[in-house]
Amino acid sequence: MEQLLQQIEELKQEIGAFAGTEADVAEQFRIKYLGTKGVIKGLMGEMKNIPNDQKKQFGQVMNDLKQLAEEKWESLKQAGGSGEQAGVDFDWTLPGTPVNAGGRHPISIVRNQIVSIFKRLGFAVAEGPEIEDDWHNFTALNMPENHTARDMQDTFYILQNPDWVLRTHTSSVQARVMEKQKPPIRIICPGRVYRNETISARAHCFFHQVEGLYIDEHVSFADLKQTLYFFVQEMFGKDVKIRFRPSYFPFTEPSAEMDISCTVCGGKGCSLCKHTGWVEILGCGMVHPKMLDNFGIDSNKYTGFAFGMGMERICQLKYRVNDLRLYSQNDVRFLDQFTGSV
Ligand code: 2U9
Repeated sequence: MEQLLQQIEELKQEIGAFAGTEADVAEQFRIKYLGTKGVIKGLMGEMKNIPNDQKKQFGQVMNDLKQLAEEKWESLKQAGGSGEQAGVDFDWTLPGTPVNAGGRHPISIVRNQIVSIFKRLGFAVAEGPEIEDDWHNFTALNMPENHTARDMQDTFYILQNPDWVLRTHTSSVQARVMEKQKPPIRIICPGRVYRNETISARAHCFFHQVEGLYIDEHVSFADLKQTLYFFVQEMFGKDVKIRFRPSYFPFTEPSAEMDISCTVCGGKGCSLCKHTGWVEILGCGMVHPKMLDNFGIDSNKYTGFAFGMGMERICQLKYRVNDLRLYSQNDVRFLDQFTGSV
């Protein structure tokens, strides 16, 4: 085995240094190393002589060798194709190979729009780590140890350290900002979040959120409504209406969910809005005074509002994407449809 490994190491050096200027250098290389009677096939035949407990290691080394040889073969073919190294005349009048124009991913498009709208209202962008500790993801956010949101079924825990999780919301970023910064605080936090869900058209193990937080003296629910109304009008158009329904979140009190009039039927009723004329787009509320106290912000002096939305949901309403899996499959037939958008 030792001897074989030594031989493979030397072969790797030889392959790395392999060069030639003849037009058929790539083919010569293929026959010598990758052909049916080539060096690598020959070495593979040694597998039967390797002791069972070393077969796996040998197999891995051979795979690496084969991959190296294939990469070298590709590069020799390309060099040969350019004609320069191979000494072949190149026809400069041939039309070039068209390069497909890249485009932004729909989630990036929507994130940039959201960021630009809130920047105009004076919000700064804040970012934080995707691997979070328990304090910033749960405890500081009014989700004590036995809170249902911590369920193993919903949260990815890092095995090496049970204090670490893949963040389940970007609220942990707000928590980190509140820790360091005194009011006024006016931030939005866009980013990827993780939930332990079975992947389907309607659920995914990661998605993207934007959350917002505004803390200052005299911040009211009216400020929250006006801010979100401005956002909706900029994002979906001036005719779109909003409505609020009471809800519950551990970090806000009172809490609400906000609907917009259906972007497909304009409120008349269709399958997207399940014939109600309204579709839910986000959750929001006044920051719970307990949360302000958690971070040493005087809840008698300061108030705040917060909101959170899923970017995939906004995308779905803007571009009628009806399957969450499309966002992460990177199928060019999907992505091509957004080329040209900014
Ligand atoms: C701090 C204080 C307040 C963040 C909020 C929501 C309401 C909300 C969900 C909507 C759909 C997330 O994408 S979603 O699953 N979010 O409804 N989020 S208020 O409030 C905070 C966060 C942090 C320190």
